[in-house]
Amino acid sequence: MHAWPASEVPALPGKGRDLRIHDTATGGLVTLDPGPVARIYVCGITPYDATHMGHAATYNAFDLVQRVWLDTKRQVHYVQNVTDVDDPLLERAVRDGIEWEGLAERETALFREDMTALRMLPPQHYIGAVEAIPGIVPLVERLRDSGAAYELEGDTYFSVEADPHFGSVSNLDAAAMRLLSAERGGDPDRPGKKNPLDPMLWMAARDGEPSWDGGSLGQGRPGWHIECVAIALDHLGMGFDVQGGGSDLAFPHHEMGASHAQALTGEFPMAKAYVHAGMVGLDGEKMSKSKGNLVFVSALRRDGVDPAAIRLALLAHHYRSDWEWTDQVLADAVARLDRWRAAVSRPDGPSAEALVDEIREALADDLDAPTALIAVDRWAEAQSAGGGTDEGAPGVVSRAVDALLGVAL
Ligand code: 5CA
Ligand code: ZN
Repeated sequence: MHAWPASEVPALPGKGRDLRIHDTATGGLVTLDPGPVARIYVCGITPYDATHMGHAATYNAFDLVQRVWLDTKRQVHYVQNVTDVDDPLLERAVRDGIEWEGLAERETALFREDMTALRMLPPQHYIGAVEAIPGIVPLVERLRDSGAAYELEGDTYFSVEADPHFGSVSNLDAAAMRLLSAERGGDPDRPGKKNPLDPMLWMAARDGEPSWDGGSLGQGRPGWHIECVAIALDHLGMGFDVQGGGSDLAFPHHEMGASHAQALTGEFPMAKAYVHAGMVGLDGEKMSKSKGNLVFVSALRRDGVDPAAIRLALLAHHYRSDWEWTDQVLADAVARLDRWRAAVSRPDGPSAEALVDEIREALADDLDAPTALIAVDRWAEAQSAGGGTDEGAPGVVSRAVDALLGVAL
């Protein structure tokens, strides 16, 4: 699949900082030490509805990760998937009486537009589940042949006991895992499974549903977790730097994915850090396609909201906190954008050197974007108070805000 166009990332004076980031697996901050090419996998959308502010907030967090790395002069190898066949997508297509392929294509196209407008850096590899199927089948066959997977009434399940490190991503107890498994696409109550938590790797063809040739697995379609593992291993290999997504993916998705990969390769861990963004809510509930309490990026854009203001609204919240989208959040961001634009519109101003350092330091410290915004606010206030005559300083601020925060002033 093609991704979306990249916006230019300006180079900045001075030196970037190494990223310290919260890792769900260890429960603390880790200082990442990627080589010259940092490797990141971020779980993509299931394209049955438009991009909402929750999605945008999560992709914003991982865009910042990349901007910090790029600022250290590293290259970034970024991979993202599109879950373009899965239960919720098929169910929505049936509900709306449309073809599932058309629905997936339409919503993926809208997602690309939203990401472009928000200046999110595109992945080098943007891979759909359907196009990954030829790579998924041999992985499932290998898991089965090594005893890490088993058949149940034509479906193939992964045995969580095959990975000695199972549980090490989310660190949850068995009861919590069972509850979340039932809530998030698993089937812990299906009789005949070796362990109720075992997730499906390959689902035998069901009446009225699309299916593909699964070789010795039979006709069917892939499970959710193996989709991301096949794509990540194909394009990044084991031991990549960051596996990213919203906090609702820690279990079962990232836990099961890590176990699939570890059982396949005998290596540990799949990713050096498992990074999770908080949930964005609306009216007291998590914003979700299934609940339908959504504020869409595309709807705001249609209403004439500047995408840079949407981006500032996201950046005003720490990526790990759960927060609520409100009209006030957007109004504050619009006002801030106006102040910043006025401040950089003059040829000179207060020195930008300390500010660039402050933004860098804040982002390197577990992506503390709110602190970075306050630093820019202070510079803009000093500017409006007439506090400096450094030739070119506003240009440096503008480039730093663009390069590090993805906001075009
Ligand atoms: N296709 C899978 C991942 S392989 C999936 O979870 N798709 S999704 O469309 O449901 O979500 C895409 C990303 O947005 C995931 O990282 C998810 O955790 C995140 N996300 C979904 N809802 C919210 C929310 N309300 N707040 C923050 N992030 C969210
Ligand atoms: Zn995923």
